[in-house]
Parts: sequence; C-alpha cells; structure tokens
Amino acid sequence: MTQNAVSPTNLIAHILSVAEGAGNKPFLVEGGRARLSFAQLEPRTARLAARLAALGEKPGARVVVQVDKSVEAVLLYLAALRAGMVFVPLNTAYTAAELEYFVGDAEPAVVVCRPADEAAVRAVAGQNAARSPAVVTLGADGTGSLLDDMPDEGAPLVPRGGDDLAAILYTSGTTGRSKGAMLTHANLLSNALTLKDLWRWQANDVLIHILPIYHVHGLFVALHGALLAGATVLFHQGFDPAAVIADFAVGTVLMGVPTHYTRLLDQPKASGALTPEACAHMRLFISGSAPLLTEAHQRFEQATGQRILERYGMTETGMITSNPYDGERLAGTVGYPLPGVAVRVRGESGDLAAAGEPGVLEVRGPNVFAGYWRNPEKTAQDFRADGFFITGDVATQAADGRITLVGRAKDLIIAGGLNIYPKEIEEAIDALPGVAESAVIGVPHADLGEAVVAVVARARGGVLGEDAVMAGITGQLARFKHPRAVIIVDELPRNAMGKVQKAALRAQHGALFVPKA
Ligand code: MLC
Ligand code: AMP
Repeated sequence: MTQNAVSPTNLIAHILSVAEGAGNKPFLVEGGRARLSFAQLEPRTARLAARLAALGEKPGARVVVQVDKSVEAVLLYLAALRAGMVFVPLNTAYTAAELEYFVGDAEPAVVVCRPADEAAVRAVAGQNAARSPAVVTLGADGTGSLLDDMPDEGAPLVPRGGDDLAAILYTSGTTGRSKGAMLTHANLLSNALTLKDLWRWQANDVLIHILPIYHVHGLFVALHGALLAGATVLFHQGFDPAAVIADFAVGTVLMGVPTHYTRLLDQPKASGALTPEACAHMRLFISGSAPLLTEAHQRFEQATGQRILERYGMTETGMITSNPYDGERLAGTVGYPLPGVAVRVRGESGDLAAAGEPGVLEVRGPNVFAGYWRNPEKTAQDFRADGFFITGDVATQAADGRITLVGRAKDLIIAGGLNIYPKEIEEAIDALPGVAESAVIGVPHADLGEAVVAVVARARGGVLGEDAVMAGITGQLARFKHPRAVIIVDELPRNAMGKVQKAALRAQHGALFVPKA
C-alpha cells in the first residue's frame, strides 16, 4: 500500500494499516447493524479523498465541517487526513453568525454542511472568505451533494509528515474570539498510541460511542482508540441512557462527560437498571472534559461495582493525565501525567509549587499543539520559553505525581462537558440596548455540572427585561451558551480596584439550580 512509503508519524497511514489487518470485522455498528467494516476503510476513504481533491482541495487546505454525527462524517474525517488536508470540525449548535467567523478565519477550500443549512452557509461563505470555498452537503442519513459525483477511482494517500497539520479545532478564549488550535499528525498519533497502551485497548474491545464527533473527546480520544486497536464501535447518534445500558451487555468501554454518568445514575429502574450484572461485560468506564463529582464517582461504584477512570485533557494538548488502569482510581483526582508528557505546577509567585501547593498547570510533550492558527501573539503568550504550554487550570501535584484539579485561572464555564467563555456572552449582552454591563457566571447545576447565569446591569434610567436579553442573543450565540437565568440588577458588585466581583455573584446565585433538600 502507498502508506508504507509515508512518515511513521502519519496518523492515517497508521489507521489504514491497522484496518488492513482487521479485515472484514465491523468498525462502526449502528442500531445493531454493521455499517462500515475495517476492510471498507481503504476503498471508501480513497474515493472520498478523490472527491475532496476534485472539489479543489490541495494538501494543507482546510475543510470546515459542520454536520450531524454519521458513519459518512467519520469517513469524511479520515478522507480529509488521507488527502493531506486539515480537518476543521464545528459544533452543530453554532449559529450562522458564529460560522461566519470560523469560515473567515480558517479560509477553507471546502465547507461541508447539513443540507438544511446550505443556503445560509453559502451566504456566509461567499461573503467572508478571501476566496469562496466550495460548499457541499452531508445529511445525517448519509446523503448529500458531497457524495454526488463520486469519482470511480480512489486517490492515493498524500504523504504528510508528523509536523504537518491534521486538524484545527476551535476553542474559545478569555479575550477575543475563538482560536484555532493547530494539531499535527504527530500530536494526535502520539496521544492515541499512549492511550492505547495505558487503557489496554484490544481488538476484542467494543466501544460505546455516545459523544459528538466535533470535539477532542469523541473524535480523537474515543475514535482513535478503537481505530488503532482494530476494535468495534457501537455508534450512538445522541445520548439515550436506556439504549446505552442495553449496550453494556455487548460493550466493553464507555467514554463520557460527567453529565452522561449522572444521567445514567438517574435512569429510572424500569428502563434498564444500572447494576453490577448489567455492567459485567464492561471493562472500562472513562470520564473527562469536566470535573466528575466525588459523589457521582461513589454512586457509580455502588451501583455497578466498577470505578470510573477519570482523565484530564484539553483541545490544545489532547490527554494530559489519567488515573491508572490497574492502580487506584481516586475520586476527585485526574491521576498521573501520561507517559512521555511532562507537567509542572507554577505557584502565584512564579516559582514552581511545592508538592500539594496549588498553581497553574503547565504541560510539554509530543501531544502539545503547534500553536494557534494565524495567531502568533496568543501562541507566544500561552507558551513558556522552554516549550511548556500554560493550561490555565489550577492544580496541585502530590509527592507521588498525582494531579488534582482545584480551580481555573481562566474565566471558563463547563456545562455538560462543553466549554463556554463568559466573555463572549458578556460582549453580546453588553451590545444590547438598555444594558450598562453584564457579568456571566457559572453556578452549580445537577445535570450539567455548571449552568450559565447572566447578571445584567440596566443602563441608568433604562428599562430592561430578561426576555429582551434572551431575544437579543438568540441567533448570535449557540443555544448551549444561552444563560439558563438572567438576573437584572441596578449595578454589579465591584471590589476596591473596580473589578466586578464574580465570586460574590457566584455565592449569591449559587443555589439557583440546586434542588432543595
Ligand atoms: C445541550 N444543551 C446544553 C448542553 N447540551 N446546554 C448547556 N450545555 C450543554 N452541554 C441544551 C440544548 O441546546 C437544549 O436546549 C437543552 O440543553 C436540552 O438538551 P438535551 O436534549 O438535554 O441535551 P442533550 O442533547 O442530551 O445533550 C447533553 C449532552 C451533550 C451532555 C449529552 O451536551 C453532550 O454530548 N456533551 C458532551 C460535549 C463534549 O463532547 N465535550 C468534550 C469536549 S473536548 P433547548 O432549551 O433548546 O431544548 C474537551 C477536552 C477533554 O473538553 O478533556 O475531553
Ligand atoms: P476544551 O478546551 O474544551 O478542550 O476543555 C479543556 C478544559 O476542560 C480543561 O482546561 C479543563 O479545565 C477541563 N477538563 C478536562 N478534563 C477535566 C477533568 N477530568 N476534570 C476537570 N476539568 C477537566
């Protein structure tokens, strides 16, 4: 095969060589039906790569993808890698206004969108990019103009080295707009190979896949594990706890965010009980992307007899730490740095923190991204001179190396495993008529972990309603970023330095979504 000739750090070459060995075994299974075998990966990615090339793609060109989860969407990702292109997946919840920014910034050669979004995407794409990208569609049912005019001949694998970009994933920031994290083939492959060993992926594993495929967790951590092991994936469109519990009878691995686990625990007994017997076939439950409460960890163990393995990562770095497979999976901690990944904790003084002292976690390793797309200033800001990336997460490291996350130096809300940056919402609200200023905070929420609350100060003498605030941001911001509560006030609390006291607001409104005992 062509891929034998390419760099050993080429991700897709690795994936295709595993697939070759796995033969006719099912890779993706949906609703009990085998939808894609490992043997089909080579010919189907070859044809789809040829289709992308015919659309004007060249190695290094970006393909922006905002489509529903489907077998064809997975093939599109692999085909983009095969064509040497840079895959740019977007949350399907993003509005046309948000998409406009991403298209303008990524300057893709091709945009793949849902059929229903085509007109809006064409309008956005034509307007913003220096050169108009080709716009094609892909529906959840696997139809769409992307798959029309498929060439008969497949394209050979375009050789890309380890340092070449495989993907750009957008991640928001505490200031300004989203930034594209540039991930290379070597970043993705090194992290995937490390996790394959650490979590003991085997060919006979069966992954229950419930995550979206536009983020690191569902696209890379989950899919790469199965692909590199030659393991089968039970592919779920959304998250239906009863369907997931039913799959425990045949599955071996589940990956989810804490909300998935709390929803499984809250599942009524009648629709599939979470018992040790129901989970007997499962060997590994992994949680990440947001803090798993100790209480949920313990309830899960009581219900199933199994301990969730919590790990920690970021878009920019892939996975950084993991609780051990064999050793103690300690609730409330995120375990040890992955092999080959260096971490250190820097205290407020700027010196490295002593064991047990809190500070900002920094990370260096082959998993750490190549910088922010077309943003050298931000890249320079977030890296130390010796190559460590500053995560913005506040952690302690015990003498034995175990990491506990204790806070965030960045103003960030994580709801249901999705990152939400208050700044972006505040900017949208502040621009509305009748608003003096706003403070967006995260407060505890039983289902989502944290929920967004906007505290809005009305302009002096002005009239402002909660509905007007909500209406003003609808259409601008994705639904998951919308505040679950808007509180109108005369003014925001400030400290002596004039800084808005978000901690005081969090304390004041912290019980909004906590069920009363
Ligand atoms: C959905 N909604 C959310 C939300 N998800 N609101 C806030 N936060 C979220 N995460 C909104 C919907 O728009 C809807 O709005 C309402 O909530 C009810 O939706 P639902 O049907 O209950 O949501 P559901 O589809 O079940 O989704 C919940 C979820 C999903 C938890 C399954 O959010 C999810 O898949 N989260 C995982 C995200 C993820 O992959 N994170 C990894 C990032 S990678 P309404 O009012 O219009 O009905 C990363 C690095 C790492 O962080 O370490 O992994
Ligand atoms: P993202 O930018 O979407 O990739 O999200 C990365 C952020 O999610 C990290 O910087 C952490 O703040 C958070 N995160 C990821 N995993 C965990 C975890 N296990 N516990 C707590 N926070 C986590």
